Amino acid sequence: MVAGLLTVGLATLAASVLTGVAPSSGQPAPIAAVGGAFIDRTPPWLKDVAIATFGTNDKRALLVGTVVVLTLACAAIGILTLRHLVAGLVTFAVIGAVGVAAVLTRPGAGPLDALPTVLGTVAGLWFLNRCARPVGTPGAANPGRRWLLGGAVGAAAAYAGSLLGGGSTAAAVSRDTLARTPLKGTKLAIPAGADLGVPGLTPYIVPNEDFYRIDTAIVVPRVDANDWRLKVTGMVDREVEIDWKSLQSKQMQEALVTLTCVSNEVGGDLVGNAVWTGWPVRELLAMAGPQAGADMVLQTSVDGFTASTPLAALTDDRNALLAVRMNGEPLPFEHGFPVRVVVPGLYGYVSATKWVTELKVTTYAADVAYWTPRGWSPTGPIKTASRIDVPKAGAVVQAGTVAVAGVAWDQHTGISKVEVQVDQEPWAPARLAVDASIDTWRQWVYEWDATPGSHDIRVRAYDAKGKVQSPLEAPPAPDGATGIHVVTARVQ
Ligand SMILES: Nc1nc2c(c(=O)[nH]1)N[C@H]1C(S)=C(S)[C@@H](COP(=O)(O)O)O[C@H]1N2
Ligand SMILES: [Mo]
Repeated sequence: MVAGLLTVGLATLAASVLTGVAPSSGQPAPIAAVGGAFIDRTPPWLKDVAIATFGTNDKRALLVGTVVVLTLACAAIGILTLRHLVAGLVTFAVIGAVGVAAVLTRPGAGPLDALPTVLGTVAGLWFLNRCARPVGTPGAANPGRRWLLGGAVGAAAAYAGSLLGGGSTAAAVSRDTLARTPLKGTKLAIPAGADLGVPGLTPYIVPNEDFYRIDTAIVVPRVDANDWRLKVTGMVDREVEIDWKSLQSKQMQEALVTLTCVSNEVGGDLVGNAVWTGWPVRELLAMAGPQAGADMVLQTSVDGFTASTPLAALTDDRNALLAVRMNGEPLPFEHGFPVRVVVPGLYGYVSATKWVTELKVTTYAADVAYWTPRGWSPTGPIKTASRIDVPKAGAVVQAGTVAVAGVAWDQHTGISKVEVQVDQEPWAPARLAVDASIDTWRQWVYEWDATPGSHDIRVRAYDAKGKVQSPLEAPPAPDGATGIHVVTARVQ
């Protein structure tokens, strides 16, 4: 009896989970869709709590939570079905319907996207009806065969799901093809001395696999480059559309740009630097001809995310890019393959749209982006900031000369000076790495004559105009955290 119950719960769960994780063509599977629908309806305060608690694991936490809730629901349905077959079946059908609704209300979803969930629900219903009957009653499977049946249902559902998700393989193929396609344009040389090579200091260029990732996508969209299109719409003289082939034939530029998340806390790691290869957005916008009066571009992603970028930041000489490569590789799927926007000087949420599909030339008065009604500023210029990487907080170091080192950034303005303070001593200048670009962070190092005891080390940066970063403690919302990063180290 107990075994039978468990079997029903587990097998039903297997069926829905397998359907859930089967790759889908850029459209989310049911569990992810329920999670995604939840995220978009979450009040800002709860989202902040989730990010503060789980950090960049917030999505994994949500998925795990959804699976746990589903498991409990399945077990309950198992019990219910054993007592009352019809009530159990109806409850399961209702859960399936919620899944279908969640999938269908995701941005860009079509009726076909609901098919895996419908199939999974029907399979689950059939399985429940067949196996949850008490042993010995007509129509019940024998206990040994229940596991087999469960496995078969799960596998069939997963297979159906993966057939429908054929697009994801095509996306991988198109990404491999880009890796072998030479692009036109000049290569960038990174000046020697941009990286100080201090042990424990974040490298000047962050490798793709270590680059922070922030987005609202529960399942990473896998777009086939051959299907990708970017439209320019709205207040333009003529709408234009560009596809992958024509973008690839353009004269590309390489640029060093540091991305920063507005949610980054003082001392946080939601910031990274990379070489981006792409075509200036300015040139695409020029083809469309923005009309007088427009002051914003509403960028849209394949997953429905939107960002409001000042039109001027996309048309001025800062070379905002339609980036196709990151550190010489095609963009990783997590970082926006096939095309994302990279704009020096603005936080990611108002500029760095991944999987970008539309640029609508408009006004701040007429349109709002994803994060605006959720309590974040519609424009997001980056604030001057600095961070200590070594010593790590709580580290124990040997007395003598200790390299205190970190990064400082103020994209598209540049960093002119960094100072370090130990306890209440006067602020002392740190040595700066070679300035490779005003659009990136700058490493710094301070040779500290460390004496035994516990010490507080502070850092502050000055922008290129000589203005010191704000020492006032402010949280990330609504437009970026400020304050001084402090690290306490023990010297022995
Ligand atoms: N499609 C899409 N693009 C997006 C986001 C998103 O949620 N969806 N998040 C933005 C935010 S808040 C940041 S900080 C950057 C992070 O880019 P990365 O994940 O490549 O580091 O992407 C931006 N682009
Ligand atoms: Mo962000």
